[in-house]
Amino acid sequence: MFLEVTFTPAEFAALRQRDLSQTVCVVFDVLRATSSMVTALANGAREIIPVCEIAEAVALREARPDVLLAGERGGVRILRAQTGSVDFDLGNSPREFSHERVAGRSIVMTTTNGTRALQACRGARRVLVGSFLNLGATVGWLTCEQPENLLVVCSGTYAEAAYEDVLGAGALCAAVWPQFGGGHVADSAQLARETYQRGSADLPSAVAASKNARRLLALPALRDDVAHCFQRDTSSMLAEMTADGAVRFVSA
Ligand code: 3SL
Repeated sequence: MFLEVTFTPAEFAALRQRDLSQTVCVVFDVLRATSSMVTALANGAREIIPVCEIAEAVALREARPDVLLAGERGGVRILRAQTGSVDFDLGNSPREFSHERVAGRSIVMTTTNGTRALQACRGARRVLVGSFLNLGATVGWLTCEQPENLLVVCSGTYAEAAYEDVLGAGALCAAVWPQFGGGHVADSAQLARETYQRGSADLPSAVAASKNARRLLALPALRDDVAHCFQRDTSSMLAEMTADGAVRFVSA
């Protein structure tokens, strides 16, 4: 049994090489990709198909004109200038993924880090989409399932670690800690758990210290994303990237 956390995108390449067939991965991109995915599914989206590159998203739209295109580069919606052909329908603000926009729809999404983190875990036994919005459901499933190996993947920002992802990973580690009793934990998990425990007394202040939150809070159109992403357990559903590569709600 082993509990481990990765902090930076530099670790994605190693994850792709690693045998994860006996490992459950939980991917966090709290601000904002995994929070947007969970919000979209909670608002009735059929599925999210995470891809790494803009060109892959555009090719999927050409093959399936019914899909919505979502995602960002530099935090803002992808436009024709970047695709050469189409404007994306949605950016990466979770508040854009309303019932009116997404109910019943398949959404192809590409973001700078979050969708890459999910793709890096493709070989894992199960790949769960982590967020504060459905943390309780994720913890509940892990508590029932008792996976031998649990790897919590922080998506980070560009090439760096992201404090809010470490808070999410730490909240998860704190909740499942007793399962990995007897010291079957990596120092990375201990670090994440301690970071969360320090910040949890006043999570909004801890969050506001993160570089990403400061960036979003400075933008009037996006500042409410921060509070949105730190809501706790607005959904009771488990979000999983299933074998066909799509993220869906599955029964826990
Ligand atoms: O990198 C990502 O996946 C994004 O979540 C970053 S941003 O919040 O849209 O800037």
